[in-house]
Amino acid sequence: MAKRVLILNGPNLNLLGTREKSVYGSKSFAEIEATCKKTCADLGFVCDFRQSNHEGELVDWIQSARKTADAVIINPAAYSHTSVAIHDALRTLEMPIIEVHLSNIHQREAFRHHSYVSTVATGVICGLGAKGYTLAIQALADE
Ligand code: CA2
Repeated sequence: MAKRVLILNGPNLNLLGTREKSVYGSKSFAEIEATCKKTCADLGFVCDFRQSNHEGELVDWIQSARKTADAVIINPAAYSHTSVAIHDALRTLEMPIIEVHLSNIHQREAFRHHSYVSTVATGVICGLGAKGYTLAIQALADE
């Protein structure tokens, strides 16, 4: 059966490509979605790509993943640095979890250096821009 990959994106990522291009790159959120869907299709994966500005909605989607996904790729955005709820939801999953950040959070403000998601992630990719999503999908091919 085809691997089902749930790709979750946190708050404000829908604004990509409109401002802060020097930090997050010039690709729009729709372009990143299209690239993720194509990369998944090329590998024979089913891709479910979502974005929410709401912590509880992200928690609901992570809970649903227990029955509907085989792997999760997540850019929790600002919730990386604040959300015990997302950490707790992710730690219930028994599947690969890859955390992605467009920017190198360790080169930025101190409050971005810690992620509550990293300790429950199988792997973390940061600082490689939109390519990080592609690399995360490709990493799942070996799982
Ligand atoms: O580097 C990343 O991918 C981040 O997860 C992006 C988050 C930030 O809070 C994390 O520390 C690192 C912010 C996403 C906001 O994206 C915007 C895009 C365009 C304009 C404004 C915000």
